[in-house]
Amino acid sequence: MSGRRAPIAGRYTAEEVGLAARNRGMPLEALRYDVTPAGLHYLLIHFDIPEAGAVPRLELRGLFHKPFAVSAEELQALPARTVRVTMECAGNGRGQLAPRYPSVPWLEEGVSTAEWTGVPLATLLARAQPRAEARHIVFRGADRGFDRGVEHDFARSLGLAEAMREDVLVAYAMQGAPLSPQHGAPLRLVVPRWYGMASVKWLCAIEAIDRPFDGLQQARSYHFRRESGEPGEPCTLMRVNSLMAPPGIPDFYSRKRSAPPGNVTIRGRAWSGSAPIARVELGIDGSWTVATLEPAAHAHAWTAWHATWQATPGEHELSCRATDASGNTQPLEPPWDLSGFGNNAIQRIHVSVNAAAR
Ligand SMILES: Nc1nc2c(c(=O)[nH]1)N[C@H]1C(S)=C(S)[C@@H](COP(=O)(O)O)O[C@H]1N2
Ligand SMILES: [Mo]
Repeated sequence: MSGRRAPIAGRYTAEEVGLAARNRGMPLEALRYDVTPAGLHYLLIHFDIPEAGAVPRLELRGLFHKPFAVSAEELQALPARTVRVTMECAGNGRGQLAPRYPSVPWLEEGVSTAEWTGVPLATLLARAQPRAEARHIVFRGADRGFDRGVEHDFARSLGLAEAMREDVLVAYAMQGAPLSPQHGAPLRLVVPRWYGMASVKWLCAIEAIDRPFDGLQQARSYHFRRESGEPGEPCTLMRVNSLMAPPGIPDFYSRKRSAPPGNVTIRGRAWSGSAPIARVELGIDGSWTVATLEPAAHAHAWTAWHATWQATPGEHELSCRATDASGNTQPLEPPWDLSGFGNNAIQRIHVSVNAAAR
C-alpha cells in the first residue's frame, strides 16, 4: 500500500494544475450573492462524475429492522425541506501553505452557499428502523477510484445521533433545480456546518454499522495532522472563517487590485460551523475596525457584513477577521497542517490606490 504523499516546495505541479482545473472554486466576486448561483458554486470531485443512471435506487441496508430501496422520484413525493447551507472544502486555503500537500491547491475560493431541497435523512432512518446495535451510518457514493494505492468508493460516515439531526438532508435539488451531474445527481447528502467531505454526492447506499467506519476517506483522509504518522483529529465542523469581495479592479494576470481614493464599501461573508458569527473586523494595513453584520436569518449559511474603507493614495493591505459566539477567532497566519486542512487564516488583499484608477 503506498503511503502518504510527501509535502512539496516550489511551483505547482501538472497534477495540481490538473486537479485545480477539474475542481474549480467560486470566483470571489460571487461573494456578493447571498446564495451562490448554481454555476458559480465551487466543485470538488475526487474521481470521475458517475454516468447518469448509475444510481437507480438509494439502498438502506445493514443493521436496520426494515431495509429498503427508494428511487429519487419516490423521494420527491415525501415531505421536503429546503436548507440554506454554506459549504467549504476542508482543504480550502491549502495552496497558501509551504511546503504544501499535493492535492487541490485552493487559495481561498473553495466555499459557496446553496439552497438544498430534499428529504430529512432522519425520515429515511426512522422508516428503516436502526437496530439497537447500530452506531454509525455510512454514506456511499457511486464514484470509485484509487487513493494511496487503495481502490474504494467515495464513502463517509456519521455517528447515529449526528445523522438524526433534522437538518441533514438527502437532497435532490439545488437552487430549486434538479441536482446537476457535478453536484451529485440524482441524490446527495447535505450535512450543514461540516466541511464539505461529509456531504456525499451520487449517494447510492446508506448502511448502518456497529463500529466506526474504516473507509479511507473516513479513517485516513480528512484528519488534522502536524506530522506524518500521527493518528490526527478528524475534520468535522467548519472553522470560523471570512472573506471579502475584492474591491476595485484586477490586473488580469496577478489579480492585484487598483482602486481610486475615497470611501469604498467593503462587503463580505463570515461563517463558522460551531457557533453563530459574533463579530467581523476589517483590517487596513494591520489596524482593525468592527464591521456591521447583517441579520442572519439562516442558521447554516454565512453572515453578510460590510464596512467602509477610506481609501487614501498608496499601497494597502486589506484583511477581514471573524469571531464566532464561542470565541473562536481566525488566526493571522495559516495554522500548520500536513495535508493543508482547516486553513482559516485571515484573507489578505493588496490594493493600489491612485487617482488615475476609476
Ligand atoms: N461521492 C462524492 N461525494 C463528495 C465528493 C466526492 O469526490 N465524491 N467530494 C466531497 C468534498 S471533499 C466536497 S468539498 C464536497 C463538494 O461539493 P460540491 O462539489 O457540490 O461543491 O463534496 C463532497 N462529496
Ligand atoms: Mo473538500
